Amino acid sequence: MQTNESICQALMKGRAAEVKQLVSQALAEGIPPAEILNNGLLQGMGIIGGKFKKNEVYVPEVLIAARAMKAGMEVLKPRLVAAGVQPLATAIVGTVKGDLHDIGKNLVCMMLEGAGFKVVDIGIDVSAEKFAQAAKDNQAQVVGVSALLTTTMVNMKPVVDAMKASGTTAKVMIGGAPVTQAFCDEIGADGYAPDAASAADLAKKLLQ
Ligand code: B1M
Repeated sequence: MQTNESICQALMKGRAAEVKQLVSQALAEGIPPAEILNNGLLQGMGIIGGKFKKNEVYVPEVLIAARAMKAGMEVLKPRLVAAGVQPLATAIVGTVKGDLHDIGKNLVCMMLEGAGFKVVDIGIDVSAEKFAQAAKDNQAQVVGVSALLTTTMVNMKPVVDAMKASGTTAKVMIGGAPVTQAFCDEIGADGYAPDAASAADLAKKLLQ
């Protein structure tokens, strides 16, 4: 229990090496891998996400916390697989066609991973067909689409349409600086999130 709290604290401070060592220690103490994930790593990432939403921490703090989470996961992942612990769901994330911005999209990926999702990052400048194909291939439950330009956000509706045409049941969530809830309603996407931490909350909500 104490070790999970230490993992959570070290992760929030972005101390990757310490997180790695503490995860090994927790496993040696016999704490079940799922508990280390939920009460240590995900707990810390969740707190960072909440602070990010309230502007109490900024992009660099989220990035170093995510790096620490990754370090801990390197140790934990094989044990989670061996214990049969499944991810919450699968999310496909990409930046829309014509758009090369990926910093916000990468943050969304990190927050989703921090919330327990398996994330398939399909990159930048992604066509609607590729989004739909990736959702199908990975049996995704959520598809996240990012756009940073007013000239590329119009390429989000083709993604929504391609998803409907492909017959997959994955929910489409959208975000990025020029995107709004009104735009989301207009193009028929399932949800809009203003920031990466809210995207993780929304993805969980869309699963219900
Ligand atoms: Co670009 N760019 N850029 N750029 N760029 C902007 C976006 C711009 C606002 C700058 C400006 O003019 N003030 C402007 C857009 C104007 C508009 O359309 N309204 C602009 C422009 C015009 C351009 C070019 C056209 C410039 C040119 O070549 N003439 C060109 C376009 C290239 C292309 O994409 N085809 C271009 C190029 C570039 C670089 C390549 C140089 C570089 C991108 C590098 C990279 O991403 N690897 C770049 C950058 C860095 C920016 C700024 C400076 C920063 C963007 C960023 O990363 N912000 C930006 C100006 C600015 O924002 N101050 C600008 C930090 C990031 C964390 O925020 O991505 O908004 P953001 O993500 C947020 C939320 O939006 C949300 O969560 C994140 C935070 O939690 N979010 C989601 C994002 N995706 C989400 C998805 C979700 C949910 C939430 O669900 C799926």
